[in-house]
Amino acid sequence: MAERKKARKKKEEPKMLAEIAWEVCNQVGGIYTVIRSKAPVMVDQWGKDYVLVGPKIHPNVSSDFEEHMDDKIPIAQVVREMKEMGWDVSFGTWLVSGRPQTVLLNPASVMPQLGNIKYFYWQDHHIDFNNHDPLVDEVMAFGFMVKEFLFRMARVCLEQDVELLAHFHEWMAGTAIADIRKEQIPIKTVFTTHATLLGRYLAMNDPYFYDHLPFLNWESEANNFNVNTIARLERACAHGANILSTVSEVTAKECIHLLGRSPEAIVPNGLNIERFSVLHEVQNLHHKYKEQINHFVMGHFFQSYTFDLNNVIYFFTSGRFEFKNKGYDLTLEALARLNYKMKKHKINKTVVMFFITKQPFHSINQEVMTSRAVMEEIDHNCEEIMKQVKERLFQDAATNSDHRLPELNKLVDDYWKLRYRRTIQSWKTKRLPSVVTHNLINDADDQILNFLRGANLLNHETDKVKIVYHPDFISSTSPLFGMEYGQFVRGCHMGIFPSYYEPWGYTPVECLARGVSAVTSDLSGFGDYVKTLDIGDEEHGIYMIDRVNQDYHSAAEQLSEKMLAFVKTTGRERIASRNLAEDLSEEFDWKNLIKHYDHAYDLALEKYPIENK
Ligand code: G6P
Ligand code: 1S3
Repeated sequence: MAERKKARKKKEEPKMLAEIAWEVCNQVGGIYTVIRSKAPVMVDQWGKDYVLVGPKIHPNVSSDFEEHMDDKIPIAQVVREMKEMGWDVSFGTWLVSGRPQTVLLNPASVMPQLGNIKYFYWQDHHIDFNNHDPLVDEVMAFGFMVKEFLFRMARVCLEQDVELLAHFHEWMAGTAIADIRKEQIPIKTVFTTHATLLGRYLAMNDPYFYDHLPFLNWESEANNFNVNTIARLERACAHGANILSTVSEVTAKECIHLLGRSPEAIVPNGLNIERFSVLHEVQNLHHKYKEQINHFVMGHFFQSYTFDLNNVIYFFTSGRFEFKNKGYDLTLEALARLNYKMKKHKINKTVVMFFITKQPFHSINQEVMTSRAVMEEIDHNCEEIMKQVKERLFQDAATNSDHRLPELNKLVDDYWKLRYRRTIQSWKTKRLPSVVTHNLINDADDQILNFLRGANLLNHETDKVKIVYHPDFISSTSPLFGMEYGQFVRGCHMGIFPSYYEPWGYTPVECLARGVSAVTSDLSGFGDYVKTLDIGDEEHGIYMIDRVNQDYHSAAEQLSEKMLAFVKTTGRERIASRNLAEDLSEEFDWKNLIKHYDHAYDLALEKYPIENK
């Protein structure tokens, strides 16, 4: 079918697609995942008629980009032309799955002309740049280079009677749109906004954001938050493009009120969902990575007190630190209630909740590090003792004639017995296990810590809910976990993401894809979308918090009840839900969702009359 589609596209209406994003070869947030995970499907469908365009700014860009020097294809020729102007431009392959053709433009090349670039933008589009913002400078320089690249590509396409489509993601990639419109360059443009700048600010600051949304005045709000220039740039992208799109119906409403245009297309975000050929692999991996998390938990908690690791449920949340927007406030409130309920109902389980996010810190907490090191020492002692017992027992078996098991204690040297005892004694403490793993730069004002202090949720022995706040993202090199984020997710039981402001939200989908249940909210784009699916239910691992029709306190109560119900599930039920969660995740495979992109492109090429919403 892909082949047919390709043939249709190529033969009947030859066209070429350039997709432009600030996060091509430059990971900042969710758009990177969109572009990167989509690449295999795009390359499959468009072949050599697809090119990604991004900024050449990431310090490690050369590690996952391979430049082609002598390619004869038109893109390479255009790039050569730009290089001859003295600009730092590269054409090559982004070394990720799908291996998409990629053009990287270094904004530094045109920085000396920035004054002119901004002046003409002001003159042509009435956007001024009164406040100095280094990001805006880089974006404007990049946008100028994008326009120059697309202008040349449009010329080549015109010569070859090929239609050129350009798809821009976010205002940071879209500043060329207004110029393309003004100069009537023959390119069909699609702009996708993955949030609105004002929406994000307002949601963070206004507890009744969604109620107030229809009545807000974008311009006065932009002035309030001192983001007038960017708000205008975003509006110029939205209004200048042939087609405006966004990632969910939730954000579409925001576009109407804050950008002043109703999106013609919704392009939901997908992933590459890979399923194992054997069903139980997802269970094995859960077991393997849970063991690793158990190891961390022993190191972190067991020096103060112990609990039964066979009766532990691991919850986690992760993402950028947007306390209210990402629903951390609601999660904390629900955890405090859960702690109370579990104590009251004498539930014989322990919940360990991980907050994996990013906050400025000085270093890893010394006590946490030391405890971890001592755990390793105990582990080493056990290994040595085991080795000694095994060797001596083996010798004994071969030489002893009465065939009875010798007293094992006697098989261990005094040295190891003492070392073992000393290490454990030095490790045990009466201190409470720290709720935060790092020394935060702003410990006193940290919103998570302040909530925990206020609620006295401080890892007391009697608490049923324990907290580990890890203010750094997890990777295989992180000293405390030593595992990839994806492995960590697999080892947990449930991801908690009851966002207040979330245009889409990849985190719950990433959970499902790994067979892990997830909480979402109907205010997030993903949550709103999943409601429309027949299998988007708790049986398939997705737990919905109603934030549209409930106030904060009712939503916190609902979340704590759902957490409690999950805590009460049996191992057998969780095994079943792991496989069902994977089934649900297939709905979010790009193979199913790419049709929304095709539709946006068909609209841009004026294949259908555009319906006014
Ligand atoms: C998988 C693992 C088992 C585990 C079971 C329940 O099948 O392979 O080791 O006992 O899941 O796991 P849970 O962590 O949810 O209790
Ligand atoms: C945005 O990233 P964010 O976390 O700032 O774009 C993502 C990709 O479309 C989306 O998943 C997320 O909800 C948005 O908020």
